[in-house]
Amino acid sequence: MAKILEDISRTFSEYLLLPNLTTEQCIPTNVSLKTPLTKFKKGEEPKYSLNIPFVSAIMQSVSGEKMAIALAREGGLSFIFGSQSIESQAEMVRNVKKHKAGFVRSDSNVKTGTKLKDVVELVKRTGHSTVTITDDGTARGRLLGLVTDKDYRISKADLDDEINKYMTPIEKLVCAKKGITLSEANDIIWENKINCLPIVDDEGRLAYLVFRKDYEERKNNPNSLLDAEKRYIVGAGINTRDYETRIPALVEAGVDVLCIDSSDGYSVWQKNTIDFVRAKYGNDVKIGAGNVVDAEGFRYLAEAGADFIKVGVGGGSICITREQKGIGRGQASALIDVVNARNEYFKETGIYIPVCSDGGIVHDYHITLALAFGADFVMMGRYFARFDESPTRVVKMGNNYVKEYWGEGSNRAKNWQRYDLGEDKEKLSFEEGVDSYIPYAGPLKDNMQVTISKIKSTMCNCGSITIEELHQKARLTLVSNISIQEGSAHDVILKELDKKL
Ligand code: MZP
Repeated sequence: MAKILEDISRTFSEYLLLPNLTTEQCIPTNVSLKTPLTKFKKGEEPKYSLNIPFVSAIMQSVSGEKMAIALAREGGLSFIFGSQSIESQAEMVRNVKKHKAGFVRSDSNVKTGTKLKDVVELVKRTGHSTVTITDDGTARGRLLGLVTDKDYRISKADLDDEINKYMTPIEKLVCAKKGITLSEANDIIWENKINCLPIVDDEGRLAYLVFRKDYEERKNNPNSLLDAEKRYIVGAGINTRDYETRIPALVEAGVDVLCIDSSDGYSVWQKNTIDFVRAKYGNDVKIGAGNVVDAEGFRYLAEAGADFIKVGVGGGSICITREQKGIGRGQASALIDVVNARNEYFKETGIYIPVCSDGGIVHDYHITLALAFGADFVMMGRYFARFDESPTRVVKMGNNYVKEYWGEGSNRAKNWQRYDLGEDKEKLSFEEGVDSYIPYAGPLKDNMQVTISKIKSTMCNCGSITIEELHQKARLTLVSNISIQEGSAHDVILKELDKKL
């Protein structure tokens, strides 16, 4: 007879943290969010740690090279999506490793003759006030001029004017040649009292922009996740089908950490993939596996040699696996079970395997709950897809801006390998994910700062200044429906609502 678990499958919103004694040391500036990414032996240091417990989801609509750079700059990590050709994924990894901090690819470019109103719209959408004018309107076109929001007064200008009327033409621009160092670029910026220095190649094609403010920021960004050569650390998603060719290409491109991307990680194909890595690279190449939802799945992947293990089936915001197939587990229950198994495994073997909670983070406080339950870091899709740095378009809907966000199990992504059960098929026979919109939220940095402050503040309430301490000290309670209502504003007339009435 089938085994029926006694416990109900529960999720984050059903729990709350209880405060612990907050001592003098428990202030946000003392909180460290550093956390292990790959497994390590008791008393040793992991090969890779994160400076903040965030990784971005292995998804087309989330983790491209721009996201990887922005997130590593803040101390987290992206796994570049694997549902693309081996060549293009390896190219993205190479670009992240090649990226020179401080040299940015311009994301606001127009063709000569573009109307001022279209430039104003572009500036509003990207939040970036510097726009380049190139012969083909792309970031790699021949540079013809530069315009910033200080070059036109919207209230006085005719919005139907061509942008050429306002731009500083190339003849009058201070530019530098590709190949100069960041500190040389910075010297030119100071000597010429400019805010932005375009870097061009020998044919006059735009390569990068260097901004005065970025240089200052880089100096003040000690949290960035860097390798020994000061390049950003980057991950990549792989599947259990083409790993014999994909992994060597990614390793050759300089990837730091791999992660098998699958909706169901409790499978022999994951073990085969890890075996391949160990046979070819020993322990030099780090590889995470998943997703699992219970102690059995964890133990299987731990014994197969995974460097970290991801938890979560069916909880993703774009996921319809539970509806389509009736399989999965509430994210809190899954995490509790897996973390217990991880702790047992650590006691038994002295090997600590970091656990990643993947999917289902709706509110910032869910991240703190995931960490309190014992996760070492979280993987998020929807959270990151909202930002400028995700690879998708910003779309205007009514008076609001939204971004597109689609699941890897949707027909749009066609990531059949993620749902692969070993049969020879090249497409999805049914969808496990949806194609959707989410509210556009602006730059990653600004949003993440708020999230991080909330996490640090809650950790202080829980008397913890490290994630390890939170794992040990956190106390959580189940909540009733009525007490959930009590937790938001109630029995008052909100002023914002009052205005609308
Ligand atoms: P979320 O942060 O949007 O709630 O969830 C992101 C996670 O959902 C991903 O990291 C991945 O594990 C999972 N995912 C991605 N695509 C699908 C799908 O199409 C999915 N069903 O479930």
